[in-house]
Amino acid sequence: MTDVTIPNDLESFWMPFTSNRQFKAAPRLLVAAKDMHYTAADGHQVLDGVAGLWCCNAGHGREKIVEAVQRQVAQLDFAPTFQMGHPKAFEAASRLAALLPGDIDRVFYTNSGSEAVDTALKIALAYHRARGEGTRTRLIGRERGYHGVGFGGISVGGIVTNRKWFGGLLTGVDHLPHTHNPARNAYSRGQPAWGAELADELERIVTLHDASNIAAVIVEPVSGSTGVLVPPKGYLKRLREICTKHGILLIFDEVISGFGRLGSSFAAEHFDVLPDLMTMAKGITNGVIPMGAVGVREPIYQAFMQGPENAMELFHGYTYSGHPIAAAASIATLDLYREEGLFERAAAMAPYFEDWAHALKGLPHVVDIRNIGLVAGIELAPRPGQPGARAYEALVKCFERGLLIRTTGDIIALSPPLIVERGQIDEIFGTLVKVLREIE
Ligand code: PXG
Repeated sequence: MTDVTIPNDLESFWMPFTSNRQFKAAPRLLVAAKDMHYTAADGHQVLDGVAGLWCCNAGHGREKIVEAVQRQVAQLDFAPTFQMGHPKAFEAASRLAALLPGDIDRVFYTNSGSEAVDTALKIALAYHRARGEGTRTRLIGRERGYHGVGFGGISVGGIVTNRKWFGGLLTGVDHLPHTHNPARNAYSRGQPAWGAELADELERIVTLHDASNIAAVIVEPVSGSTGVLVPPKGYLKRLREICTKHGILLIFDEVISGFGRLGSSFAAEHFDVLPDLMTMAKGITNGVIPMGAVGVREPIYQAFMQGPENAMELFHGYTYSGHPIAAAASIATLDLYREEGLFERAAAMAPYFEDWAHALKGLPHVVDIRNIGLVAGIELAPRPGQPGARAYEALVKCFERGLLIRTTGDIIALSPPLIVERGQIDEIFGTLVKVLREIE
């Protein structure tokens, strides 16, 4: 048994994205983790079906990363990166740049996906201004997009609850329609066949505002948190073409789709579509230490490098941008991904995962199943008048039976660490089958 003290006061911690009172009445505490498993406070093992929160792509407690972090904290705990520097941040950035597709060769570090999104939006605005196109200020997101919780991110995001609770948000934002169409695409394996034409909505928005007023389009290549929405065939290519035609920057939010989740380094590589900016977080350090990043194409970076050499090119940054411990964790993580061939492993395991996911068709309450790489979304019909209750009950029952899943509304999301074995995939779906048969 792991040596941890369970706190007897759960009240002070205001938990994020959690029903605090419901949780605290029946807490689910995790006290240790190794490889594919968590240990719960009562000692029972919990198979990790979601890589923590879509972030521990190499599994838990990996020695290489743990040791890198331990060494770094002992050697250099913190160093500023404003007008100063330290070796690990530079090394981490050049290692990441080597992995990033095309000429995305520059890296701006943040501490989370939300900060990466706000940073990317700011770079987009500043880029146009630097080139004398300061009227390009409008930002375009998409319905059902999730781009974190900063004001920029919730403004371009397409989640109604954000609009309801936080009011005004950024002005000058438009939204593309989401691509989810169960009538045409239910139970698609991988990319749905229908929907490329939804990208043409961007032309409509350009016609409304004129391209000279539009800075950027931001989308998740695969939407994760709003329920695993896989892009229709040809959709992202079409978006790219329209953005290029009108001089609009295309931002891919790869916070979830990056670092092997789809069986490729990034979704950009998977779908063979090169964005101008790319946001990352989560798998960048295997979830071990908070870190986010924005990958930037070379010509965009160069547009900032035209003024006098003593000018600060981008008026932006965080105290912890390129934090030494996060940088050390990221270097070790990228090493581990490569040494163990984890992206290729995810690609090799994806068909087995897909077959299992779609085997759930016909089970009680299941109305759609979607998948790509090592991600699956299983959508349940909501209980009348109680949206989310059915999937939440599934989450609780799975946890009791030793499986961690994620739910969003009545959609169950699965995204196991890329080290998952076939037998563990059997266990994930086997447990889910039992639970779906049990719940009302
Ligand atoms: N962009 C995308 C695409 C994300 O999925 C963020 C930005 C924000 O990242 P930070 O690091 O600020 O949280 C995310 C985060 C879930 C879930 O269960 C997903 C996220 C976070 C928490 C839960 O779907 N994604």
